[in-house]
Amino acid sequence: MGMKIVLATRNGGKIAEIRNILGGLDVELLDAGDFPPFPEPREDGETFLDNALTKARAVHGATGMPALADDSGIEVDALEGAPGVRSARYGGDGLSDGERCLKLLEALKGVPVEKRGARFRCVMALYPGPREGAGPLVTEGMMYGRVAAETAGGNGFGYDPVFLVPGRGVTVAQMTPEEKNAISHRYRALVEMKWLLVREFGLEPEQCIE
Ligand code: ITT
Repeated sequence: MGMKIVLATRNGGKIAEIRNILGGLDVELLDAGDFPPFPEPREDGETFLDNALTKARAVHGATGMPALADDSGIEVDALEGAPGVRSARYGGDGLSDGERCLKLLEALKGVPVEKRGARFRCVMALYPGPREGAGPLVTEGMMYGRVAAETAGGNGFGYDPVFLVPGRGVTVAQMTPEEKNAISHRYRALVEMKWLLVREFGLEPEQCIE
């Protein structure tokens, strides 16, 4: 394996998906568990990009290695894009993923199905970039759907049980990991990141890179 990248996230759901989607690329993926404990940075940026760069810089600082961060969340039309960049803290610190899903359903109580549009957004940032002065590598991916009327499914993580996939009649949490990883916001951001890594670091392209 040529290059090593450390994943700048402590979210096990994200780590599993990123490993799965980047599998096949000639890169060794490490995560925080491969290093002595280091403090987590405060994620108080105004944008997904701010937070992704904060996480990638902090993990690069602690490990000395190129770090790939994922900042993501759900943006709900009827809530003017909330919870958005604050998705992980929606409803206050200390709630479980399940409690946050219920909180979102509560906020949309009485909102009809056609007004329940939402999207998942994922911003990926690799820091440092390939060359001095080149800046970090940044990509973004979206998945469009609707907030369901009730929770359903036990796969995935976060808001997956309340996110309906258009045309499929199921929530993301009712899909298999393979099905989610073929269409998700994270998948879309990572496909672009793969192409950037191949171009900027001279990696071998996968045989059938999307
Ligand atoms: P790290 O900062 O360590 O990466 P985190 O879980 O705090 O972990 P974020 O700050 O990016 O990550 O917050 C993301 C929020 O959006 C959090 O509530 C997730 O559950 C949710 N989320 C992100 N991707 C998701 C996905 O694919 N499906 C469902 N919910 C998702």
